[in-house]
Amino acid sequence: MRKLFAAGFLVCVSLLAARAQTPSPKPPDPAKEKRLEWFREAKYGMFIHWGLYAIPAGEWNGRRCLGLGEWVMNRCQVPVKEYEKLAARFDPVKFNADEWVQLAQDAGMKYMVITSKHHDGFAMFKSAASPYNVVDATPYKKDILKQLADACARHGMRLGFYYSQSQDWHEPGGAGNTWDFGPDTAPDGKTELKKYEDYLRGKAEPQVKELLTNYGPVALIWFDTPRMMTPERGQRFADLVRTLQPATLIDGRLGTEGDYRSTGDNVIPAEASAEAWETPATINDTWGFRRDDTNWKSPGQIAFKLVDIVSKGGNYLLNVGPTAEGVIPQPSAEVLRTVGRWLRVNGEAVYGTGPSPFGDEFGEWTSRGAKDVRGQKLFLPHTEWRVTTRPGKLYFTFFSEPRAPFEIPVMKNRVLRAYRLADKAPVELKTEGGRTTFLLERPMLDPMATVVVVEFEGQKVER
Ligand code: JFZ
Repeated sequence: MRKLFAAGFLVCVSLLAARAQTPSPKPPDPAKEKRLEWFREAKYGMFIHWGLYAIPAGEWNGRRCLGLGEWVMNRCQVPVKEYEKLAARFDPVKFNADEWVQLAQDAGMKYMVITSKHHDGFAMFKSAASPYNVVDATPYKKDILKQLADACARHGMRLGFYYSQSQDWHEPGGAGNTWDFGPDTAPDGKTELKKYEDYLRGKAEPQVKELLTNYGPVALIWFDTPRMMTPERGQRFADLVRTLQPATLIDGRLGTEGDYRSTGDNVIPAEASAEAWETPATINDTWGFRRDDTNWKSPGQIAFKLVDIVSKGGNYLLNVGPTAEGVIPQPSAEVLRTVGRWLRVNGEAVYGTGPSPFGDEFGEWTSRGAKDVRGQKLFLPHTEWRVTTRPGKLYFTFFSEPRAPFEIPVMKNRVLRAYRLADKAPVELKTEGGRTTFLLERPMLDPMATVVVVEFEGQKVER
């Protein structure tokens, strides 16, 4: 008995201790919430990975370099002196910034983010900080970012820049190029072996400054892979951004706190969350163009991921990888346009909506303790439907036909009426014993995804 009591006491104490350790939620930062307003509304953006790596397109000297297209220099350990020669061949004569922005708009995307400099160190913009840039080192000679920024301004599209602040395989001081310049750190993993500070102060920081000075309003800076980014170094970048353009968002991969959380690549969390977040994702299996990657996701898959993410409170940043000529591969453009046509009819269920007030529809954690490859508890997603919200409204998006009458999850609010979003056709409701159901006409109006709007009394769902 005594023993039991003692054990119980210990559990209580440790629970209390654990509670004391969890950081109390930060007080809301009004300036940050203000910056995030457009982002929370936008939901869907176009990511563009474009650079010299589009020329080899996943191969080097006839040898396939496995992995991501933009990692070809690393994967095939191409020496700087060799890789650099690509610049002399970069001449994207088919690049048309207006067409790209038009595609993003047709796709229903509300912001664009382009690689201004990826890990290979090559700048897609005129830079005084390094001659290794599209204007000074290529026969093309024109500033890609400038053209895109001007086109975005003409079309009213927000534009952000990806910038690899830490990895720069072109510079002896940058992180990541072990084949030319040796390891970044000693075996202790801490002692730095490169002149990393010189690189940061001589190239990365000046270039970020250029990005925030020469291209008009920058919607966001998408930093990435924060190797060796101490909080102090991260803060220097954050200060640059805040000083030069206080409204510019900082993503979640700077190495110090940003404005929103970036998930792992292609990772969609299992549950909803109220903080701002974004899933960066590929439309095939690479970011930068690879000739051999034609594993395009279907419009239905993209539409599901979009609504899934939005119903969990996040944004979907979906990537395209243009060719060396400056063309967004036709199959990916077609997929985007198809989803865009769906959004033109059903966008009310997506843009500016709030996350699901329920959550059981996302799926379930295995009860049997099965683990995934990462050793994490296995989540079995359900994919039949998702729901988003506005005051007084629920948007149920069905991706497959419910086999039985669909039961609206229990809520205290009185349900008033329901209709299909696409054609406003009324949907008959049946309420019995406090449960409201409806039948979705078969076959579904839109086999890809059909939205039913349910109006209820009050502003917010009470459960
Ligand atoms: C990085 C880059 O290395 C890659 O080339 C691409 O630009 C991508 C968007 O970002 O890759 C990452 C970075 C972070 C994670 C995974 C891949 N992550 O946190 O899981």
